[in-house]
Amino acid sequence: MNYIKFPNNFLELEDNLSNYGTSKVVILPIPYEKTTTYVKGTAKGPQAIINASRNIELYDEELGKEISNVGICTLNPLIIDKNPEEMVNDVFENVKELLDDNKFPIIIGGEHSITPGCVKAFADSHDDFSILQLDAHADLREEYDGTKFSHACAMKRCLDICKNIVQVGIRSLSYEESIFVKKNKLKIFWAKDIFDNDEWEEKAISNLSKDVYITFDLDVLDLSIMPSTGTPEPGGLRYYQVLRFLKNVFEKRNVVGFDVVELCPNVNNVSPDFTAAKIIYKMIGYKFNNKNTINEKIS
Ligand SMILES: [Mn+2]
Repeated sequence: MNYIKFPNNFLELEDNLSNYGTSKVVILPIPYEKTTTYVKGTAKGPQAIINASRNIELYDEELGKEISNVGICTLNPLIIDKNPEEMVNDVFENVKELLDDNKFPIIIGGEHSITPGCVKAFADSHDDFSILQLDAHADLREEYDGTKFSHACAMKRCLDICKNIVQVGIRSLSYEESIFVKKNKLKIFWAKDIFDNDEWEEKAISNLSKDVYITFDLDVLDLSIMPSTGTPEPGGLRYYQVLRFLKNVFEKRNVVGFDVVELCPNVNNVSPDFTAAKIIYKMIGYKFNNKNTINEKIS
């Protein structure tokens, strides 16, 4: 397996902590961008996240350890120059390979249309799993711009594969999508209902099955801290609010992998790139915090 070596990989890890063979976590960058509708640039998202990650501390002050010791391999970017429908299959095959190798896959986009391919791979090896979507947008359109595989249809395609989806932070959808949501009794935790309390957290988690795949569209965050997305929406979630919820999910469910999509980097403001990189590292920490595989460093 070809992977990015020190010092150009995620977190700038030496080879003993980032080779494919011994790393538990494998990051697959997919800079795919074919169906974005407003601001272009999410193809540069994975590289911006990796660049930012090389400047963040390996020591996690909340968890009290260097989570990177679990081993985090960064694969070479998966470049797919195909229409979205064919792309989904390439994504599926590549993620499937990581699951067959017993890795914990993290997919970095790129646009949200890559998610159905990831979900397909997890469906192949997990009988009963659910999807947790953090997103400003419902992404439940049946078709958009002439394709059923547009970023705007991402979760509709996921629903074709997995019926149990919990949507958090949603604050933008079409009339048709709203009818679909009501008709199918989809489990949505609207941004307007959750922004100022935490009572929703347990309810959201109780709707998830034992195994969970998380798809994290960065536009779920408020645009004051995450302005670098293709279709920003005001009224999003805050940093610690999201972290607290994620920690809760990782503690109560078996998260089997996740994607982080839609970063559209702006060279004049790199802080959102750091936010994205830090959230990814936090999620790795929440996943592997309690495993004996991480040796605490004693100085
Ligand atoms: Mn979105």
